[in-house]
Amino acid sequence: MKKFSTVIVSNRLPVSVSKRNGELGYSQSDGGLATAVSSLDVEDKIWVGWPGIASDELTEDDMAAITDELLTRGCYPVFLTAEQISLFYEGYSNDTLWPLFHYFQSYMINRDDYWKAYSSVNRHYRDVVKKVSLADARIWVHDYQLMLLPGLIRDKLPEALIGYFHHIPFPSYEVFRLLPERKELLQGLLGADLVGFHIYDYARHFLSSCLRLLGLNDEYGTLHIDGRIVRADSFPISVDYDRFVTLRNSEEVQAQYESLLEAYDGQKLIFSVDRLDYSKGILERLEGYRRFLEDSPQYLGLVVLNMVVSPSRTGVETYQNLQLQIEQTVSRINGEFGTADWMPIYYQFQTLPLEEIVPLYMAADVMLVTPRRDGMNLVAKEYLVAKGDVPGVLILSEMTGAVDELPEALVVNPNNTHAISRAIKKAFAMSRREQLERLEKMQKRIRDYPVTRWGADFLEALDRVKQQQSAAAILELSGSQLSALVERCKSAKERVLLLDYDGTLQTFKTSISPSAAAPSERLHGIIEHIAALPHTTLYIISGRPKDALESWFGDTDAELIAEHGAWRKQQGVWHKRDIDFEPVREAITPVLQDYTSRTPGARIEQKDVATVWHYRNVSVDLALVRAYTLKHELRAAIGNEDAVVHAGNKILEVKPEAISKGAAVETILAENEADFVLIAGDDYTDEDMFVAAPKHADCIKVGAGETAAHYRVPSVAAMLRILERFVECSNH
Ligand code: GDG
Repeated sequence: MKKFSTVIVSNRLPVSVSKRNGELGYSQSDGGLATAVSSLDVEDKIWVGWPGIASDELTEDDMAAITDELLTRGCYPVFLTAEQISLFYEGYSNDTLWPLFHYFQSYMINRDDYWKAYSSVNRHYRDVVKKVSLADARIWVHDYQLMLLPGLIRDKLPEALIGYFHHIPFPSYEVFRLLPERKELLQGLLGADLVGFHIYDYARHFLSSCLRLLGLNDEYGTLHIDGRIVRADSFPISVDYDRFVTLRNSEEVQAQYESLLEAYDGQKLIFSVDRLDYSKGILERLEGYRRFLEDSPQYLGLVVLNMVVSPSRTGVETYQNLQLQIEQTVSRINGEFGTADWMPIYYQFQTLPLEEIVPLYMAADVMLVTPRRDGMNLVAKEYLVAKGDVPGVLILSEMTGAVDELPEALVVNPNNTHAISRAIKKAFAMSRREQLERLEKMQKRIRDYPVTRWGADFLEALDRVKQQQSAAAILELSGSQLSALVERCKSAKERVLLLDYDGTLQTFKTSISPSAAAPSERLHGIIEHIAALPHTTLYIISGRPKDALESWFGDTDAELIAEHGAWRKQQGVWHKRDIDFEPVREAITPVLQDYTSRTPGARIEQKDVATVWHYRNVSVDLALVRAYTLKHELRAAIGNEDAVVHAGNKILEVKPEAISKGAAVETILAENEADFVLIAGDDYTDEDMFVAAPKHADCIKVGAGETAAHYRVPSVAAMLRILERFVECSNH
């Protein structure tokens, strides 16, 4: 099987297969995504997805024939059974994710068999993707049916460059967290290197869920996960501009347009077209129009709403109910306002060919696009392109992604039927000049960023993440660098290791009780072993109080430095630096107590020569606000006393200025003629050590972020693996 360097993956392929009387048939869809993909300037690409027919209907020979035929069309099939389609696609995708992500939480159905099918079908896609992809392929996954796929691919193809694009809204954390499987889905998405959304609000919601559910903090849209960079950003999808211009100018469309003008002569034409979906606000739109007829009786007989609803997901009960409600509402309005020679609504429940939709766009005086929620909405953009230089007014819901790019539309709240009625009236009264001015501004934006640009832009951004990763990887400690480091350690005459504790040797724990952070047997063993090596001094240098360090490592030969250097254990005896912290403690304690009582989850820790305010267990937003204002109040309370406020990992710490890990390192190294110095740490207090380190020292930063260290390792686990290699130094 040939392997490809660029792989597009979506639930559906752009080719649909049918089988009639034993004969296989193929039809090509011409949606925006298909245009975007075909216009990509990439030689060696393949599109993986479901070809639209249940595998139960196919024989082995059929599947082989379909695979061959699709390969000639740049596609590769994922075969799904009718049951999988029902549970994975109609079930979890459209009965669970779709309603929730569009803020229709009461429509969400949670079923174990849906989730099971969703996970197993995502794994099935992964297997097919693996089959057709080179190990370092660029893989672009599309949409909410495949949210687990990036993570699944990452596990099997760690070298792949993976992009994911989310075509529907990503809801705010408050809504997203209602999903039982929210963490698994986020973790799936985080397998990607780039996660794209239509607008930045959706990216923001995604990032805030990552923070609140997984504790991952982003820096302007960049997350660091086990040393890997993941970016979240917005890429507003658009329409195939040239295609709509060509259609508009075609003879067939022009002829239909002329006949529509004739048919609606003397009448205002309002047009709307959507897939059947509760997110599209069709019932509210009808009510808005009814209200218009009531509020503006002068238009009775002089206006028609031409409404096309294209059948969609008709197997799902909610959609069947909606179809019925739409039909009843249309009949009610036609019955209430219609006359023998005029019907206010002309309704079609069918998928019309684009050659019939485009003339309607052109002839429409008003285009009503009023979804209650829509990731982007392409209908609005298609209308604008099709209009050309013919005047018309777009009424657009503020709940669509498209509204960000189309502020010259008449923007309405789709739930406010009075606003819809007023907007129609305003549109009819708008001068021809104003209509054209507004249209041109919006058309220009679509012309400048058509769907072909969108696809190329996304892949360029994906490549840029790779470059960013390579730049960050320069610091990554490579296998050969590690071997050289171990060699230096072995051949050294005198060795000093200075190791921070939390975040370097031990992962951060939610509980701030010291026992939660106690070393594992493995870690204790490593420290014990290295500290006992001849010509070796190992220092654990931490902000922790001396009693904690003593209880964890008091039985080893390690030298201990507690409270950032306020306490030091030398040859078995603890010494305290002669600094009086009590006046500072007295000044800041009332402030801290006040904040702690108003901040659920916060806690004060009193050390001998420092006071720490912990907010790891405080809700994220409250923590941000409190930490910010508390920092200022602490500074004010300290006044002229000799102390500083440091913001660390979910802590604020007040301590004497003279005490720092950097100062401790200088003291130690002045006493010691070591020709091998290793310093490891993870946070800003450890940067003081890196800066104070002599030239010949090897400094290792654990985790992401800017650093003065020479090397970086991604995690505590990686740091421990390195230390295990140092055990080899015992040869000397
Ligand atoms: C999802 C997101 C996002 C509709 N009826 C007929 C017909 N259509 C075509 C339209 C348009 C497309 O279907 C609908 O696209 P939308 O963007 O409006 O909405 P969704 O289908 O919900 O798409 C959406 C989009 O993905 C892309 O990322 O914008 O937010 O929900 O192209 O023209 N086409 C024809 N006959 C019809 O009767 N030929």
